[in-house]
Amino acid sequence: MKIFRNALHRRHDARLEMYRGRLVPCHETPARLDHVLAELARRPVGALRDPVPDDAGLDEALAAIHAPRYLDFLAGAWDEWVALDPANAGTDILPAVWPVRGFRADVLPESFAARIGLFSFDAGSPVMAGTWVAAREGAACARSAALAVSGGERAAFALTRPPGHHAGPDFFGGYCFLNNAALAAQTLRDHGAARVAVLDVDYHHGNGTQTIFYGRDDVLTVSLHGDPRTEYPFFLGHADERGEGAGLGANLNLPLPRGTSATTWFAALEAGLAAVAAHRAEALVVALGVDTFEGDPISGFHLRADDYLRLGERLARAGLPVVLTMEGGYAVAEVGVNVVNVLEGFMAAAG
Ligand code: Q9C
Ligand code: ZN
Repeated sequence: MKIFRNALHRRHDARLEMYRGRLVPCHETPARLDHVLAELARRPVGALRDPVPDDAGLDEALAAIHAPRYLDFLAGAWDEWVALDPANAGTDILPAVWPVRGFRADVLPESFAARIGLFSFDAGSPVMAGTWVAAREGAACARSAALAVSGGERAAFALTRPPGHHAGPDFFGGYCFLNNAALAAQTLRDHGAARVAVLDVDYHHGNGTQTIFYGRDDVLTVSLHGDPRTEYPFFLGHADERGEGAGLGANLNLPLPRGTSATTWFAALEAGLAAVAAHRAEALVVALGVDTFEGDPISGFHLRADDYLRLGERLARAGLPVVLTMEGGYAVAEVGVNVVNVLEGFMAAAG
């Protein structure tokens, strides 16, 4: 398996997120990825490589899934923030006002506070000095992984953070800024795959990916996740969201109650993979969150470390070329073992 690692991930290392009415230390930390690297040093399932350098191709791919005014804002947000007041350099950026139903999203406000609200959906995803550089290098990893698979590789992994699956066409949230899984899917489409599927196994609904492809029939989006009636991101991820227009039938949500066991979870995985097969997908993107782990501090499923080996094996038996992108997982010390278990299980079953 080719592994494209984001060597710049530490540049995104924010301090505090809003959680239950308080600012608490960020759950999404650099240590998460460092644990994966440490586990890969013990169990090398593939050589680590850097992505193809940041280039015009990356800009083009990003522009296919994100709005130009969103990308422009995110690229310049930190400099704008510091220009407002030099003292801001010591504080991460968090939004505090959002345009809900009935408000205008078409008029781009001048106010920075208004624009960061326009382009986000929660107060849990701080933007700091290195956010853009880290997220962009992560996008380069996702693109490189997709290019490798388009070129004939059976599987490639984008080992990156911050994660991506909550980021939509023009919004960040859920610790995500650029949608790596969507970028991989788009890249696979642009390089020969007629139909692609994204299978999102993170604990949280992949709202960003769903929204990006909701009106399209060339990219099937499937997500297994905690039921949004009780679980983040709350406002999307219900079973009756099936796609719209040309995309009707090309979105499948499999919400599961908090407390779901591995047995039930793997049964839902079968339903998800059946949809991937029915779509006649030529390539698969797996948004790989391991926050389904029983020890995850912010999630509610009960998968154990061994279950991730089984997940990897099952993904390999789907028989498709696969790009995996690293998403959530906040039992920080266990993230390495759980992620590498998926990769090892995949390689063992892929033969
Ligand atoms: N009460 C990813 O796993 N905060 N994002 C949760 C729960 C946001 C998770 C608060 C969780 C985002 C990529
Ligand atoms: Zn998650």
